[in-house]
Amino acid sequence: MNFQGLQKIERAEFYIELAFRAARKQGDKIYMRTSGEQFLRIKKTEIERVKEFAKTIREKMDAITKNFPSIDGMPEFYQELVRTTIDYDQLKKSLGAVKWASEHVRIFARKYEQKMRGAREQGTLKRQSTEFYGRASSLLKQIKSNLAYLEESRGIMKTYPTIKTELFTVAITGFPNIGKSTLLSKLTPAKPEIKNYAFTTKNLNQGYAQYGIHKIQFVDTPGVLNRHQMNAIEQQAYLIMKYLANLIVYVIDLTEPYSIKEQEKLLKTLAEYDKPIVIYLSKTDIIDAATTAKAKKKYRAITSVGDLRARIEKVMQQGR
Ligand SMILES: Nc1nc2c(ncn2[C@@H]2O[C@H](COP(=O)(O)OP(=O)(O)OP(=O)(O)O)[C@@H](O)[C@H]2O)c(=O)[nH]1
Ligand SMILES: [Mg+2]
Repeated sequence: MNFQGLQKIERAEFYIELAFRAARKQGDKIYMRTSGEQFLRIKKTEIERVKEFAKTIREKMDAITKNFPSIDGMPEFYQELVRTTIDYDQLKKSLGAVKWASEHVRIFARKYEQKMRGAREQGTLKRQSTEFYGRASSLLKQIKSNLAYLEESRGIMKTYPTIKTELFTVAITGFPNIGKSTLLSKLTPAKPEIKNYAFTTKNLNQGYAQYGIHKIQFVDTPGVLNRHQMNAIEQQAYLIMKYLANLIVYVIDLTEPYSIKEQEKLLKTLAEYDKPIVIYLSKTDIIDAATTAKAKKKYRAITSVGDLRARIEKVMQQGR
């Protein structure tokens, strides 16, 4: 899913002003086009103004409710991401309020149109239309905070990663600075940032590779630590592993930027996802052969990218 294209939601005053402008323009047009008795010309013009005002507001409000992604229809990964980053009830309430405003603008416009048709003099017409604009504007002002919350939610949703939820997905995980992004760059054409310090990766890196007829999605997660308090990006990494990963590649770094004990402890926590796990030993080019051989046996680990590719392909075939 892609949240980048969500339309900005403006403040209530913006829509009111827009509607006034459209109404004025429409009124002028109608007045010019209508002939006959002056009072009837003015009546027609004022009625069309009111209608145009309502139409403009309704179009804008309906576009908001229609374009806002339906949470219930989203893949689980995104649903939970929404629930952890946005107040879901408030979001629903806000969308409901926008719908309510649109509907009531329609009702008011009908009501005032009828009233205005019965008007016998210009003063009455003027009073009626002013009353309509006042009531319709006040409806929009009532949903001010709802519009603001929708705009705030849109801002949060724009930061969501664009993940292809239908592809076979491999999550690459492990402690910071152990070579996860380097591995991604070897498995796919992706060019993630690679640096000699921890927490280089601050967003999810994605890469894609074709395995026979299948496209595989790789997600390189920021280094995770053994801790319960997760920040936003760790939360995303957690949801990727929970909902999207078909396979987890756990990277162990024998040069120990983090102790082997810590790395083993984190590995154990991955059992909760109940996904196939493959262990990959990074940086074996700078580790002595005996240590590598011992670790390879202990973890039944993989040490070459070629072997890792073959294993991924095997897991994918089994999963089908
Ligand atoms: N010699 C050697 N160095 C490696 C290997 N893989 C990674 N490195 C180095 O280790 C450092 C960290 O690599 P990254 O790929 O950025 O590590 P990361 O796990 O993505 O780090 P974070 O994003 O901070 O969690 C860089 O200096 C890499 O060049 C490897 O197989 N051999
Ligand atoms: Mg990285």
